[in-house]
Amino acid sequence: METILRGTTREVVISTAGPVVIIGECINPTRRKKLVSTLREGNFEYVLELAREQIDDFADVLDVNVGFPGVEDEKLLPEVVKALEDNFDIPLCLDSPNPKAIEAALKVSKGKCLINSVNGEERSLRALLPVAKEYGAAIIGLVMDDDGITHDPEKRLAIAGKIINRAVAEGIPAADVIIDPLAMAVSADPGACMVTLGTIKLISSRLGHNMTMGASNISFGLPEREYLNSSFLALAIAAGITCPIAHPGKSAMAVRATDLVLGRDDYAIRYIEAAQKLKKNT
Ligand code: THG
Repeated sequence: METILRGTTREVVISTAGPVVIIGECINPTRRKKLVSTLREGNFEYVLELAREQIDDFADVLDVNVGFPGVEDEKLLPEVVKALEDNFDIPLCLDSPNPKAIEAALKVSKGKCLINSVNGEERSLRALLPVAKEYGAAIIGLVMDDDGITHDPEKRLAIAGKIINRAVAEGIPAADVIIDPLAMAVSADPGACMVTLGTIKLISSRLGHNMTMGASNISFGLPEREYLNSSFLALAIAAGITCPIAHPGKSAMAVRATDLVLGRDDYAIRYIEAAQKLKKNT
């Protein structure tokens, strides 16, 4: 299955056959005080710098999250989208819990964006599916619903199926629904990663959809996060994750190594390309 996203000029194909597409996570105020302070001043230099850095580090798509206390994201998210599209050609993933901010951003975007995110709650489906349809956007469907988050992979699969069916009924192509199997901190729940991996395998074999996840979520609260993130990323990609939201600078090597090991990188071209970049920076 293929999901196509577009920036102002560049098209990105996310395919269940690989190779893996990296959605850069760094435009996110979590642990980035400077992003909050510069955005509060209406200064977009730092957000553009974060975009440039991630693109240099092999991000294919940029997640854009400008949620911080007191923000008027209906105004700020479209402004940031415009600034990014004025400077870069890659597709954007609009990361906000506010459907009005997402719609305002879609209104100004010149590309085909990814909405981050819809979930199985009635309120979410009703607010966002018509918006995705109207603007021709793809969506990320989080496998949680009005009963909250389940730890049973079969139930997560059922929620994924429900989101896909509802999207298709609304006129959204099935391929434009990317499922998020939910990656959560392993420090808080020792079984968390195994539940996620079980869900990925089920969705991959039964539904065959593209899948994303917040790859760095699993290591919250633990030291040396890169080791944890890299090992989980490899397992998750082998199980069927095709477009993780991750830190490009810290994860591109692990992603490309995994694609090579899985036989999706002829002559190791993409692996060597990333390795040369790494060498240049040391
Ligand atoms: N699913 C979907 N969207 C999401 C998430 C998800 N968006 C937000 C979040 N989860 C994914 N984004 C981040 C962004 C930053 C970090 C974690 C998740 C983070 N970053 C560390 C930092 O910047 O210091 C670096 C992590 C690292 O060492 O690689 O913690 O689950 N659909």
